[in-house]
This record gives sequence, structure tokens and C-alpha cells, in this order.
Amino acid sequence: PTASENQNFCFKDELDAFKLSLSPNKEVILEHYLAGWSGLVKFLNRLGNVFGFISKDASSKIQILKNFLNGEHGSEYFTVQSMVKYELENNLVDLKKAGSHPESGCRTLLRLHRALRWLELFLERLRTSQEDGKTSVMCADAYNESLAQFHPWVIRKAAGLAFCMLPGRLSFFEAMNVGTPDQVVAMLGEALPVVVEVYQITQDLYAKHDLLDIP
Ligand code: 1PZ
Repeated sequence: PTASENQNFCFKDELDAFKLSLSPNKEVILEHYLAGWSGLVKFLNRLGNVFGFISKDASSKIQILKNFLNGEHGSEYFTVQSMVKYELENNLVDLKKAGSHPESGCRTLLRLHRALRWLELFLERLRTSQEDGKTSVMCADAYNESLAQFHPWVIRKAAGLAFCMLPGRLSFFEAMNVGTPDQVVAMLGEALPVVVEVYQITQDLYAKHDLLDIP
């Protein structure tokens, strides 16, 4: 990325959006949650075109949820908690097999939620990595431990190939535009617990309502 592109990007801002997404009573505010994801997609696009199929899928899911948020029943989508309540009470979720609501908010958010676990595992590996650590390996390990179980073979294969195109650890840190490697590591140490908390709150909510397997 050029210097001018760098001026309006900093990985810390994207992770901070997840902090903003936590309301005082520990609900997840959808607008900020989606802002966090949009920032991550922006970052992914900076890494190169080979990740286009990943960022396209993420963008389309972000857009589906934004449309709900800006739609007729937008106020019901203020938090993930209110969205779950609203969609379940109004039978707007295909719980067992795809039917008349293939793109419900609950279903769509579940895909991003699962990816958030990948993000957590990957960034934790990045944070604790040695100088000779390989981002492609960290990324693949995190993926195999989390998201991969939800993806068919062809996606796993494509993802595996894309991971090989990730820049090395130092270039990756530079692309984050946070500062020196030490500053990146410190930033991740502060930001990651929030990502974990957002993940856990959503996970508990989805488990409570038996929503973890929405097709
Ligand atoms: C920094 C390296 C980035 C690696 C990103 C690791 C995640 C690999 C995900 C591969 C997704 C491939 C594209 C399409 C997948 C969809 O089939 C699934 C399920 O959705 P459905 O088909 O059921 O509608 N989509 C997902 O699992 C959501 C994936 C979101 C990935 C967001 C990545 C954001 C990257 C942030 C970079 C720091």
C-alpha cells in the first residue's frame, strides 16, 4: 500500500470497533460489529486480489445484515440479542433446513461469528509468534482449528492455496500500519481479549437458543 493509503488505515481502529460493539450491559451492537468486519475486509483487500473470494463472501454477509439494520424493522436489529429475539419470535429463521428464509440475520451472522473465532486464533498466533514465524502456517493452523470444519472440501482447498500467498510476518505487520512489531504485539495483547469477549457473548447466546447449526 502507498503512504497515502496508509494514512486512512490502521488495524487497531478495526479491532476497536469490536470494543465499541459491546454495550454497557454486554450486548453486541450490530452496527459496530459490522464496522469491525468491514475494516477487516478492507485490510484483506490490501493484501491482494487472491483473497477476493474471501472478502466478497464476507462483504455480502455484511451487506445482508446492513440491509436489515437500515430496513423497515431496523430497530429490532440494534443488537445481536434483539435480532435473535425478533427473528425467532417472528419465525424468520430456517432452523433445520433452508426454506423461505435462507438469508436470515441469525444465519448470516453465524457465518461471521464462526470466522471471528478464526480471527482470534490467528491473531493470537501472530501475537506470540517468533521472528521467523510464518503467517501462512499460523493462518492455516487457526483455520483448521476453527472455520474449516464448516467448509466443504473445495473451499478448504481454495483457502489453503490463498493462505500460501500471505505476506511474511514483517510485511504483514507493516500492512497493519500500527507501528513497530513491538507495538503491534502490544496492540494485539490489548485488543484480543475484547474480540474473545464478543465471540463468547455471541456463542453463549446462540447456544442458549440452539442456533449454532443453522444451515
Ligand atoms: C489474513 C488472511 C485471511 C484469511 C481468511 C480466513 C478465512 C478463510 C475463509 C474462507 C472463506 C471462503 C469463501 C466463502 C465461504 C462461505 O461458503 C462460508 C459459508 O457461508 P455460506 O456458504 O454458508 O453462505 N463463509 C464463511 O465462512 C464466512 C467467511 C468470512 C471470512 C472473513 C475473513 C476476514 C479476514 C480478516 C483478515 C484479517
